[in-house]
Amino acid sequence: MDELNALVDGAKQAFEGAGTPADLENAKALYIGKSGRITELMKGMAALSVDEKKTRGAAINVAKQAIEAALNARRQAMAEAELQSQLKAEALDVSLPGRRRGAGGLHPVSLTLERIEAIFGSMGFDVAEGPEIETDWFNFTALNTPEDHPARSMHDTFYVEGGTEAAPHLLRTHTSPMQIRYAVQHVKKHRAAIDSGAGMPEIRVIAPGRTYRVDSDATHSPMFHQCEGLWIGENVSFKDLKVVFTDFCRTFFESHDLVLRFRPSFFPFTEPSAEVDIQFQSGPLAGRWLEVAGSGQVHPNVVRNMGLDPERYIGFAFGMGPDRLTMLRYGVNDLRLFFDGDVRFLSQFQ
Ligand code: 2NM
Repeated sequence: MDELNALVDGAKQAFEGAGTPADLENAKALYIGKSGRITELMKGMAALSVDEKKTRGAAINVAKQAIEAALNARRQAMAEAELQSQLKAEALDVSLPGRRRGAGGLHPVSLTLERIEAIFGSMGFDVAEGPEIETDWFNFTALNTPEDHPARSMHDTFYVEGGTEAAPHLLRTHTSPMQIRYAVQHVKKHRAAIDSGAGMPEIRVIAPGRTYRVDSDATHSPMFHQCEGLWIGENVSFKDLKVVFTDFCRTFFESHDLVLRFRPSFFPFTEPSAEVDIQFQSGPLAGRWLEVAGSGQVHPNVVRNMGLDPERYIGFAFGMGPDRLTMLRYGVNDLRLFFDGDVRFLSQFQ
């Protein structure tokens, strides 16, 4: 009996010691296989008496069953361990955020341009876009800028190849050349009505877009944005400019008690001319005068260059910087952030 107990204990130890299912099956063969220890013990009973065979056979069977039970227990434990390690290896962290496609969005200055277009659109202004490479006629001469004006120097304006000495090509320094182009087209279209005395529909247009000047520091970028506006009719006055621009600023900044100040100034293309300052009555910028635009009554020479009689047609124009408007609206303190393309900055506007 001790021999059988030792055999069972040996089998249990061998099964425990088996590291893999294959090891376990090999160990099984040693004990209960066709030529295993139990089979050998059965064969060894041949010489025993019938009574002895009964007792011995029963004892061997008990041992065999104990070995089979141990084997099955070990098989189950192995399968369970295998399942657990597989679950661990293939575990999913369902609390991880999903991997979604980056949505992207509009640049803050584009958001401002869309806003400007929507507000002036609601006041009946068309939006005109056109070339960034201009002739000096549209950029300077048509706008009443004298031949010797410093803005025409190479220190201030980027000249590009393609023009002639008499008509050089340059990167537009403002979007007013587009106002001239738009007005000339408009006048051409309504020439007959103008000449017959019936008159033309008013010119109401804004020209947003990229402009270029030789200038680069914390508050100036060689490429920057401008949006100019123009309203020409038979009876358009400085009062209309004040109304339109006040309405625009209050809508743009969502601040109904915003105050405007028109400060006398000079531009070649307007006479009289004024800088437009705004003052918030509340919020972080309250109480300070902030310059936001230039403006004025369109100079008679400019009206003439549009193909109109300045004795009959009159109006106002203004020019503002969408980059600066964006800085004021969102509290951005460095212009260069707009042009660095850093997603950590840009994504804050989505
Ligand atoms: C400004 C200031 C004042 C302006 C003038 C014209 C045009 F085409 F009518 F002559 N467009 N924009 C203008 C007037 C621009 O920017 C500071």
